[in-house]
Amino acid sequence: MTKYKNHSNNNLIQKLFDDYKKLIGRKNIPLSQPSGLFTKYKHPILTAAHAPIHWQYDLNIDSNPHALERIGINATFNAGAIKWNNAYVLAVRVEGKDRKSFFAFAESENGVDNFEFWEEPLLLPQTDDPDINVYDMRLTMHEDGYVYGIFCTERKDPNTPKSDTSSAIANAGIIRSKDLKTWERMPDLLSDSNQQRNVTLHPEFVCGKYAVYTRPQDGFIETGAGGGIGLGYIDDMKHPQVMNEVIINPKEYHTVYELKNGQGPSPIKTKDGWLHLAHGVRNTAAGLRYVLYLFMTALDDITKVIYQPAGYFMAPDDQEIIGDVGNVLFSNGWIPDDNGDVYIYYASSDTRMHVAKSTLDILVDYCKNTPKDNLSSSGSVGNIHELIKRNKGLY
Ligand code: M1P
Repeated sequence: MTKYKNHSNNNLIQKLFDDYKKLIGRKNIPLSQPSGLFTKYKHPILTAAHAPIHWQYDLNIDSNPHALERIGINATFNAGAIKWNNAYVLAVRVEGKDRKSFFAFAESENGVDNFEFWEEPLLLPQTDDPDINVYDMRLTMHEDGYVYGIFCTERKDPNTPKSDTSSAIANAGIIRSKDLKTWERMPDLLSDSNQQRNVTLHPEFVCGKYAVYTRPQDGFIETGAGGGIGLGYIDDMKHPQVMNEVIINPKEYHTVYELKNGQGPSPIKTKDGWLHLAHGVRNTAAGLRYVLYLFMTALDDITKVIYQPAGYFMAPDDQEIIGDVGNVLFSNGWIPDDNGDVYIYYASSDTRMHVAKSTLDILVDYCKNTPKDNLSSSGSVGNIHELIKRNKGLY
């Protein structure tokens, strides 16, 4: 940890550093799950308390004799993920108490605990139309040799009356790098949609073009007619314009993605198809509920969904249900390791980051062998009857 001047004789500041060190050094504890699909961990891997002390406090005893916080951090969530120089690296959405989100990298040697933020948050290069708020970066190692960071950039909607101080336009901002330190900003995505969120790059070229998963939407919150995970193509990342956008995974009545959905991180290539992690949203009397689900697309046609288990893969449990925006699980980062392990980085209730571990074998088995949604109660009972017959040896 970097040493800072003039704080050594301030006990209050020293205590902050001591508590921080204890938090960063804490070991995580795996929690077994009856489903067998993944292992969650007891402790969140990143919280607001993980933000470095020197981002928040003036450490000079002369100018801050009471050791007061000067800049507050509210939450750390929705992180992109990549394995880089043998470390598990996250591009975290950090939200200040001023409500602005920004990106900061954090890393861990083992992927499940001891995550620590890099020295400084990322000073994002700007376009001619500066971002007002940025969030939810997907990191993708593309076969063109660059790591791309695609994130949501939000600006006030200029077409609303002056009295409307909330309406915004969301679009995809794009940066790329070869070392995760120096980033080049591309123009924002051009598409036919008023709004775009949850845009993610496919890691390989498709017929010589970049392929992007999109989520066209009519309004800032409501996806409207354009709901679903889309797929389109870009010729040149220096002029990123989506062409031939089609919906490959639509929202659907009476499912966990009835209201809207969105691609999570880039899909992982397996011998059985591309494995996708997405979030699905439905409405309840208590508000929106965000859960994670999986599906797979064909290797020879990435517009074609070949497996999609019914329902959710992971939902908020216990403390995960509570936070700034309750009942939300959201993931935009996962890391497949060479030994077949998969680290799923997910956030709960727009407040904190967690990890769950699984394996490619298990995730693909889950996709291929979990019955699909038959879109009715009797269809679901039919799935249970099938399983009972199988268990009685009738098949
Ligand atoms: O608050 C829940 C999530 O809401 C948005 O996701 P979506 O566009 O699918 O509704 C995003 O703002 C996301 O950051 C947030 O976690």
